[in-house]
Amino acid sequence: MARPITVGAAQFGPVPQSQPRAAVVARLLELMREAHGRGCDVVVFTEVALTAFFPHWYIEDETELDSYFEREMPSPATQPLFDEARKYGIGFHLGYAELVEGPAGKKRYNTAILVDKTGAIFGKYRKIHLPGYAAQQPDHRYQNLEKYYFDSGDLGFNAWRAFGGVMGVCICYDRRWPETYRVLALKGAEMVFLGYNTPDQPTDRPGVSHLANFHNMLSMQAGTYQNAMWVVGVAKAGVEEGVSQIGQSCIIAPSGEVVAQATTLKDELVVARCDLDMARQYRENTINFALNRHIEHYGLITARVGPQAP
Ligand code: CDV
Repeated sequence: MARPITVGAAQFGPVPQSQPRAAVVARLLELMREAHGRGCDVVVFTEVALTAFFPHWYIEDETELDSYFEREMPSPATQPLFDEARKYGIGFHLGYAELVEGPAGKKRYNTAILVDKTGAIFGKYRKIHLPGYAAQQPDHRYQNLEKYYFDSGDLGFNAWRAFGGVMGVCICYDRRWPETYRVLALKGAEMVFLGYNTPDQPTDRPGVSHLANFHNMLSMQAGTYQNAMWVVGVAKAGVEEGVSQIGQSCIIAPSGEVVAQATTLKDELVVARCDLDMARQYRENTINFALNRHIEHYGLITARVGPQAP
């Protein structure tokens, strides 16, 4: 392998509402230690990893809502993750709900950070595509209130030089939008980390439950191949507070091939040794942007549909 990186996709089982941060962090540390033992350069935790996925229910009380958010990172509760990362010389990706208080009031983001092998944060991303709705849906079995609880991310899509390559981040619903991968690829990302909380029975589209796993893999595999990049997708899986979520945490190559995948709906570490040069090889050949994307001929988006044919 020309440019190897060993990655651990740390799938997380359900986090009960009652589980304190310290207990959640202890579970994450367990996965980090296993990742270190299996030779990982970086361990990838999921979206909103520190708590139950609270957008699944309606919270009226602001103090209760705030309790799901982090005001600082690291905090006393999360500091052990940074300490262990430094001790073991392993990087990590962590998703969490972020609360920022400024002159204009509170801003809430669905955030992920990248931490290097010395335990220093070097990258931050705030989720741009927010799924669901902005008001409570009383007739739904569970809620999907990300548009209500979060502001759309204001940091853009970015790529950082790290772990011997160029790393990008997106979060959950972002993975269903082709422009996510394309912008990250155009910025040079060779490997993208993404966490997800994906119910297997969407409340707003009854009758499509059988497609949840298919659409998960379809969007990530298409993203990898069409943009010549690795994707490390990491689930919060299993039944959490009555909501059943898919697993399928996986590592996908720029060829679109799944090189490793979880087999449970619990805490489970999936490891693969990946060659970052594979992204470069695809970008120099079939998926060569500079050679083949004639954007000057794409036509400006001035009208959605052309005139009626005679
Ligand atoms: N957390 C998410 O962004 N979940 C969405 C669901 C709600 C569609 C997803 O894309 O998996």
